[in-house]
Amino acid sequence: MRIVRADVIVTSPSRNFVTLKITADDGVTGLGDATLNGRELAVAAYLRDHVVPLLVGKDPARIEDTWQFLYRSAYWRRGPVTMAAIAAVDMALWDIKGKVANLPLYQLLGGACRTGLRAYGHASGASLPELFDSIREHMAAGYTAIRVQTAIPGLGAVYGVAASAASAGAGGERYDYDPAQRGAQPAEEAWDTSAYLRHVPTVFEAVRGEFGPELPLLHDGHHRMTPIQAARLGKVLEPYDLFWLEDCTPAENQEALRLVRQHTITPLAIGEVFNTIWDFQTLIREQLIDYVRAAVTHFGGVSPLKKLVDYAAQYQVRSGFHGPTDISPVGMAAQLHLGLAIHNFGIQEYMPPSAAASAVFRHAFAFVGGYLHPGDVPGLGVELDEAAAGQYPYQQAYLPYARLRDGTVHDW
Ligand code: EZ4
Ligand code: CO
Repeated sequence: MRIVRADVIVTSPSRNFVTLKITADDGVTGLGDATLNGRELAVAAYLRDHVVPLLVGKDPARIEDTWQFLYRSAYWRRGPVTMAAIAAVDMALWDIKGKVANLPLYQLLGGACRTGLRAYGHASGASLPELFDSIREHMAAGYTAIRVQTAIPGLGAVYGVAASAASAGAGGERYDYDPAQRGAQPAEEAWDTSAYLRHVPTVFEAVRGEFGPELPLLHDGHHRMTPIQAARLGKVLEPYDLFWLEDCTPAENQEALRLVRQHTITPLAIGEVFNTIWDFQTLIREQLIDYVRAAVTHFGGVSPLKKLVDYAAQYQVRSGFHGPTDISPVGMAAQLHLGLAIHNFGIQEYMPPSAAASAVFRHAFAFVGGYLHPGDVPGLGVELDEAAAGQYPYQQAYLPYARLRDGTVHDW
């Protein structure tokens, strides 16, 4: 078999997605997700200008060799653009291999280790009654674990809190559907870590008071705290028994988590912005975290993510793959196959794709009764409707950014 062409498709059903479609000489095609929220066209250009010409003529069966070739021959390693591009190639080749074998990807990865993947959903509210309603809606939809994000008194729109009319993006989507907003400039948000640290524990106390001790609750700190602030939050939240505290520090400095870990038994999850296993090396080896948040799309694909979770397994660290709407249904399908096949699956973040995105990316995976399953269609189980994709041209969009009260740019 030979690769005869590879096409980069940029489409924007509700939000931007970058997809690589590889076609082999016998007509079999494979899809890969290369979406990098707010920097989509950089990955599209990396693929089109530098990777597609290298793929044509290659044997699509040689997945690991192709990965190593793309990673090492570039000389300039790692980084989100490079690793999203390599991820798309890796996913597309696994898709082809599954179709050729007539097996869903999870069968090629060792077969199912469970019947379904427990998913958590995103509840949020500007006020406690709104938050409670949002949690109830998620429970009614079947979720058995729920992430809780909340507005902060004195601050306007903040990460993870559902739209009020005022914070809805120009495209009309809810802010919590995708924080990236269409337009020529990123939205600016105000941030105050002290106000956040004072408020969040009161919210978890109220949620536990309303919903009792059993419901697994998660929270995303979105990289905004210093190590000592994160240590304090983890410690103060201990009575509310979180499933995890996510991205408590920016974590480019892996050693920061040592300090956090010394102070709290709140489980820690990190790594949605990490690109390679090296970003997790200290965190896993020193058992400073409990869950890896890498996404197949930003981590170089299924092949390296499998190596990461196998390494993590030796330290009882489990998966919690990143699953916001900026992971396309192609990327989500790929990580669901992997999650089904690994022993150390932890939980899967899930935000359902919009109706428009599901029409462009017709996917076999399904969310039923709180559990996700990738389906049994050969390969990834996602088809791209290119005519539908063509109806949604790329629209410039940026993630917001944050400033402190004195105007200093802060981690968003
Ligand atoms: O803000 O993917 O846990 N989920 C997250 C996401 C990220 C977005 C950025 O593109 O932190 O919502
Ligand atoms: Co996050």
